[in-house]
Amino acid sequence: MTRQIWWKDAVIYQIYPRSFRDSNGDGIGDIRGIIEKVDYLADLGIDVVWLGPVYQSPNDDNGYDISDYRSIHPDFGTLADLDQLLHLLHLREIRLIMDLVVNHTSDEHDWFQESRKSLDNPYRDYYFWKKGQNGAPPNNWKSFFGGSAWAYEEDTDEYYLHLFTKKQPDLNWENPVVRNEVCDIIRFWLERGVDGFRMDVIPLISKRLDFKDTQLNSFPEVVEQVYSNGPKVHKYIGEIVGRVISNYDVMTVGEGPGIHTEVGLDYVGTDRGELNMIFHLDHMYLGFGPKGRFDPIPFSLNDVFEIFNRWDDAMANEGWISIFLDNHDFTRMLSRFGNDQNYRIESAKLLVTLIMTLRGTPCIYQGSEIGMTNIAYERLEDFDDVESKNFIREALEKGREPSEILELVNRHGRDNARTPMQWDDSMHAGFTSGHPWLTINPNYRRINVEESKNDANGILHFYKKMIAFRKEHPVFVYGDFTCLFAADPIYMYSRSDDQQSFVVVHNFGDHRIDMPEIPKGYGYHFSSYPNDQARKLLAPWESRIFIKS
Ligand code: TEU
Ligand code: CA
Repeated sequence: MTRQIWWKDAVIYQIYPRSFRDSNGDGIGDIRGIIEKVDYLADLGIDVVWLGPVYQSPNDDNGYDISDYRSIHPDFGTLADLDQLLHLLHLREIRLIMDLVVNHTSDEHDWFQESRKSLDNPYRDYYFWKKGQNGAPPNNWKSFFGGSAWAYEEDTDEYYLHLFTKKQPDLNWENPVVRNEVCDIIRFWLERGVDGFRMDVIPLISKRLDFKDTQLNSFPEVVEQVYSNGPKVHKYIGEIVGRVISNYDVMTVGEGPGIHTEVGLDYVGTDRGELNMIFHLDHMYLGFGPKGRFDPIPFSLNDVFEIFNRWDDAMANEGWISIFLDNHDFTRMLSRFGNDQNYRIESAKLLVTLIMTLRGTPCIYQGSEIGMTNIAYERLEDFDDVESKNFIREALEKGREPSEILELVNRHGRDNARTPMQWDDSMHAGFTSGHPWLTINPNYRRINVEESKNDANGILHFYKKMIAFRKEHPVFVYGDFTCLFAADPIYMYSRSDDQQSFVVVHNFGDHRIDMPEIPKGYGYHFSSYPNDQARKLLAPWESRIFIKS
């Protein structure tokens, strides 16, 4: 008998609130816009909504710079709106998890405003302040978003640490008062009925306090070996879970930059008393060169398959991960892992079949269910994301060609995933009656919910079908995973328990290809292509599933 664990059975749907649906015509998505779409979410069949940050924020990093953890930014609405959304989702047996961003606050948070005032201010140790070295920052650490990870404050002649923008000062978790504050924030939202948290950059909360210069010159390595997995990270996660979270039937998913397979179980092992699951980023950092996303290096499909296999092996039956292929920080999965030109529908169907049949809690990013794609801006001024704007400024200062910069940011920038949801082919894609905060992908006229809803062979119906398929067969949640073949363009694996066994085979390529040998005793069960059992070849971007008779 399979064990019912709701956060393993669930399918998560990530909403980027600025871009989901605008209800009041100011061009910015809001909570009342999400309320308008709760039936759409229920009809999709998802079980958990991950709501991106809606807290008070100056929006230096689009809400990941929080200035008040207990109030809602007026652009998004009010606490009453959030309570109503929570209620309406719960009526439809959908849970809501919030984004917990406590590695850093906004520099406009009261705590930082106090902390920066003087060396002996009671809030001074809420953050990391250090003397410079001969007019230079305390060490050579770099921000995720370019430049030094230290900002100088003349008033107190010290630098403060910010691993992201300088408007996102890092909280000092060594300080027990900070940990108490975080526990209070968590308790506030759980008491409100929220069903858990996605924990932003949680592996970064424990700093290596010697603050030594790093000799590493690959940014992904710096993230893994210098910023993440610090000496007390498990003490701190264990503390907030033990003191607060463990008293509620809620779920936790840690965003895990720098978490690699050797340390994965330390965060999500069933006996650890820490997180339920993580979003590891190994397949998302593929292609990041020494200087990060805008310093791209080639990667292969075999690298992707190897990462999926290695993580499943690392988790085995002891831990758990979420399976996702995009979010608001990376380019659209259809453009990164599929073929958004000649096989957009077929490859969208393959990717969701992959997400629904691997071992882990699936997480769908808004718009994937209709096959939304990357966008190509025409001007450097069109980009919104602070990570992109910082890169553009630095690259121009270094004299790089604007056309080359435009190509890099279009291909690798986070704005690709942040263009407004495409609801229909009316003005502004039915996202807003006003002027959208970010340019809408011009392909909205042919790629939108309405269009896909009316296409029985479309992507939206296929997403619903695959979500239902996973729920119908618990073996895809609790069953064993065995890779049977992984060589570009074929990825084939089995999912088995004591009652059922399936073999799943994907053709990640633009060409028909011989079917790999299917183990004896398995018969055709399903194809992402219109049913054609007789076909011996795998069609381009076809997923096919076999069942043990
Ligand atoms: O993301 C952290 C993170 O790892 C990504 O930003 C990514 O690694 C980075 O863009 C490297 O290119 C979280 C949030 O999801 C992101 O939106 C925030 O900007 C960031 O933390 C700071 O809160
Ligand atoms: Ca609005």
